[in-house]
Amino acid sequence: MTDVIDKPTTSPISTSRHGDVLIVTSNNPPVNALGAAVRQGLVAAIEEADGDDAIKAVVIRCEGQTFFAGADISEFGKPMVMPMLPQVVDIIENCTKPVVAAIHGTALGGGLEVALASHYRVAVPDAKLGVPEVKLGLLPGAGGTQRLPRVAGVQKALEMVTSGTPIGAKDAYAVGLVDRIVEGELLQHAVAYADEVRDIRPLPKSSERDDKLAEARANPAIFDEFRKANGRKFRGFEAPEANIKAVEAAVAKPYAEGVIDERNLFMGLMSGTQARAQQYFFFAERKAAKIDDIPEDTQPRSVKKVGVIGAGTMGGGISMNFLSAGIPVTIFEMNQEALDRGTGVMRKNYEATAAKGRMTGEQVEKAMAQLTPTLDFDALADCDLIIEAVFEQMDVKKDIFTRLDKVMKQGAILASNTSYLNIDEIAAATSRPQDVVGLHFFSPANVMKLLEVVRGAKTAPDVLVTAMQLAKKIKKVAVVAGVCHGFIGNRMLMPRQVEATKLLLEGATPEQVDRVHVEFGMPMGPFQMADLAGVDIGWHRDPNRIENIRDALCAIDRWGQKKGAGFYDYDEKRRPTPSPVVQQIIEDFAAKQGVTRRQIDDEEIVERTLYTMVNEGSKILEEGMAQRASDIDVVWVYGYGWPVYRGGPMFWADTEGAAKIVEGLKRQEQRMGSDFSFSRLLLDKAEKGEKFTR
Ligand code: 3H9
Repeated sequence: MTDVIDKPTTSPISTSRHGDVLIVTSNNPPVNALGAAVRQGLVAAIEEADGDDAIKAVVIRCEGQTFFAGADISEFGKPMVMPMLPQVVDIIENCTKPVVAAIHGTALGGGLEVALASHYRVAVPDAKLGVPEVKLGLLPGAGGTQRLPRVAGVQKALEMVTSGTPIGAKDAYAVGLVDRIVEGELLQHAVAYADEVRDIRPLPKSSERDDKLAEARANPAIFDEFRKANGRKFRGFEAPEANIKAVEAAVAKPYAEGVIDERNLFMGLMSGTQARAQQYFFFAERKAAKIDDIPEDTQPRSVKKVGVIGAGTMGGGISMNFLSAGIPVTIFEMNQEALDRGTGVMRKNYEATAAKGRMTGEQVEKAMAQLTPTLDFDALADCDLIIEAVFEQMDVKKDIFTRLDKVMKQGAILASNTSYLNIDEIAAATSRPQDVVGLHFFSPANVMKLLEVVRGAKTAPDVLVTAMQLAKKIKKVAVVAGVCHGFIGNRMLMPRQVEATKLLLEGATPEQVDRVHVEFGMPMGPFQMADLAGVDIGWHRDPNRIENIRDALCAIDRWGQKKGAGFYDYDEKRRPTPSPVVQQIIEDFAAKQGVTRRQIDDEEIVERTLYTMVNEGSKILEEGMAQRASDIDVVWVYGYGWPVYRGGPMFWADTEGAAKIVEGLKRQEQRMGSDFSFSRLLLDKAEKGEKFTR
């Protein structure tokens, strides 16, 4: 389609004419965020349309990968530049000529609000539409909470604003959010659509509709039902409730009043800590992908085929990630039975996903067809990346790497899925330490988003770059860690575990410690986690050797949920209740060790289990084992369920203040004894009043 560019412009918004349709184009890479210049350009374009009788209709479209992906998040917290987005969308809706939004890529947040203010919306079939503000601790603050229920219905709007999950064009069409799905050249279709609707008056304005509000007006109980149904999911978060309230206002009040409620709720969220934490985390996640000392133009190695050693829970889960991404996997086991069991579990997992409607039967078969099970070690030779996922024992791993060194083609990446062990020692078992890297997946590996990429002393830059890019391809969030015991995540778990166990001896109960963690926002506390993962993990398996509470539990078969008993008793539905047996074991141990039991307050639990984690995180930073504080936060949010509304342990430390943390730790120093030592960096931050994160 040929257009005449009317005037050259430095604005990200340009206009051109196609007949009497004004085409408004945004070109603001990478995602056409609605920054100040875009907003100004849009207003100018609408003024141009209004002021020119020759223009009969308007099409708003974007260049590049996507339609507007929302407000420019990097502008948040800075002085506002006019016009603000709510004004811009009103100006669009009040344009005297019909406005058609032409949507491709992702119309998100403010982007969808621009589309909602347009009189018509056309989209390509693979477009996605959503309001992810809730994930940033916000709500759609440019009329979105008021227009969306009017256009898509109240129930759909509630789901969209509180989940933040975008819907596909087909679903959007079904609920009336998109007027037409167009195949082929989007702009051409959008202009044709504009031609069709150019004379229709009055112009359909989302803000003036209320047909789709009628049902909820007749039955306002739907809001409380929605709250009840989602209570667990929203626990601890402020934004979902504010989103619901805003939609409630859309139903209960006229539009003009609803937008005022929306504004107030938006400003309330914006000034809170949760929104700050969640916006910080948005950028933290993206920053994690960058390795500071490796040039950006470093070329990755090509990975077309992956080998996995070990078809256990980890090996199987790891393989599924690659299969799902269309990358063939050769999986090796020592005997046929283990191989069959492993591949059987993978198939079962895929089928369970299909049963939930998240995969088709055809996709299951396609994924499984890419899998080559083998008992022949040499069959791994032509893989571009090999991931060893056998149990955590250094001599076993070294032996495997020595064999890999002999078999694997030159240039192949040799990775170990270790969660604690020294990658340099493993690499030293080969003649090519530059090709060795740690890839620490979290269990269940096909579900958990985190991947710790462990950088050995000799790991080559292109190996690291490959690992980071591959992680994105298999939909993981990768964080680079240095070689130290437990890397970032598990290393920080250790002081928490040590102190939590000591607290039991000193007088706390598993229920109390867990409650403090759950109230803090963690999905579960340390003892609930132990019961879920298995109390017997790492147990020496000698029932006569009882050195600590865990040994005592394991010796009497209390291995956790799988045995119906661990730190808690479990009923047949796996509901926990406190165990008098465990309480007795704890008290016996305390007596044996001469520990005087006392009343423990919740604050002490926070200081000894959470402040100690911050201290460990700080040590990780000062030793250079993490590139930046925000990487530590990404590990904890994605690997262990740290509540994202607290940003992560290091962001949380900043909201508490390093001085307060040091003070708390000093209060507990004596009780923690030789298990604890201060991080120099933490003391330094406290003294200077500095933060870990920016
Ligand atoms: C909002 O709209 C509020 C309004 O309701 C009310 C206002 C009054 N702003 O993710 P990627 C950057 S709130 C600024 O790697 P992908 C990102 O940091 C907003 N920057 O790409 C990265 O930079 P870098 C609601 C943004 O292809 C680069 O773009 N909207 C924004 O994997 C590429 O990003 C959202 O929450 C932004 N809005 O995914 C949508 N978005 O290269 C947020 C991205 O320097 N965005 N950047 O690291 C997304 O979900 C994804 O970026 C998207 C593309 C799906 C669009």
